[in-house]
Amino acid sequence: MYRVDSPGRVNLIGEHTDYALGYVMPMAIDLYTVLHAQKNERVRVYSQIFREVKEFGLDEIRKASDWADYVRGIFWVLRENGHPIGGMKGILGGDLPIGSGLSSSASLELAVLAFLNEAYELNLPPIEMALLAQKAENEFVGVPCGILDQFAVVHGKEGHVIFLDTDTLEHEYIRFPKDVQALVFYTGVKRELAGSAYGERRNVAEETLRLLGRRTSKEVEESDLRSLPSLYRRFFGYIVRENRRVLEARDALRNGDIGTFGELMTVSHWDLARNYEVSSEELDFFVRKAIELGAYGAKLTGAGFGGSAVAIVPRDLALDIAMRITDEYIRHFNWEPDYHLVSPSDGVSVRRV
Ligand code: GAF
Repeated sequence: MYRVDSPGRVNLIGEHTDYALGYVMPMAIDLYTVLHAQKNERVRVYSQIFREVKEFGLDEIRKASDWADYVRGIFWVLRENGHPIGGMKGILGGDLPIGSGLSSSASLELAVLAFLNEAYELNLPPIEMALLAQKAENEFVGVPCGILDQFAVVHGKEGHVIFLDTDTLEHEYIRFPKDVQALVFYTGVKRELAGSAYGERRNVAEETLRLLGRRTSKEVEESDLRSLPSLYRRFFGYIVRENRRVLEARDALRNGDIGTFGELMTVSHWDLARNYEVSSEELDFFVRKAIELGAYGAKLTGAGFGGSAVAIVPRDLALDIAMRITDEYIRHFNWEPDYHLVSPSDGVSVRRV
């Protein structure tokens, strides 16, 4: 039998830039999807979270619009690409919260893919695994995501943040300071990526690039947007500024300048909220409180529209800040949020047990 530990991720800066082939800075986190599995003729998977079994044969893979689509999608994409695989039986569990903006879907996809890669000796290199999982999500599940989540889940490195150019896929690991703690805060508002708001933004980004005759957002300046309709100007203007901030954030972190790094995160949040319109009252509340209480920086993480936010805080203040925000959040929204103190961790791993 094999055990797969597949992490979630938080993106520290570089939000909604990946589908415009810009820059991102995520890290894999120490909250995991855990899969225990072995080879089998058919596919039979039990989810401890959903408390149900799904079963199908390899020739009967059809979308069913439930959690197992992420499993089906991986079998579908491997067969589409001609990889010789059989089935599996397995149990899914772990402590990564589902549907809260920490990439539980990419984490699940890569848990299954990493198992199949090992058990059926496919020898897929890590980048190929990330690209296949993204393809499964785009073409089978139907979510038009970029490469951010799958890349982070595969390429995470303990103690490091990843700087990634989503165009060339070149990346650099940058040390995350030991005296800084990342605090992830789930607002309790579920978020559906398949919802139209995400797709709309992606369409606007692609249409803008087409109108400008450019391939990536890295080649665009704000002044190039002048002649475009105002919504395009506003949305793409955000992407151009965010790319610039990621480069500045990379330089700051290389120099161990966590103050500047944090400020860039917070500026990113308010640009996401005001100009990209993907924040929510709950996310804004968290960011405001975190900064008031002494965080270096805070922002929504992932797509937004609810989901989770992340703050980076001095380690010795982390618990106090987390507990105080929770109290104030409950008082304000009459709704209990969830928080996690997370650390940058390694990407998906498989071992025999
Ligand atoms: C989601 C998507 F899956 C990513 O590809 C990325 O676009 C992110 O939203 C926003 O930065 O997590």
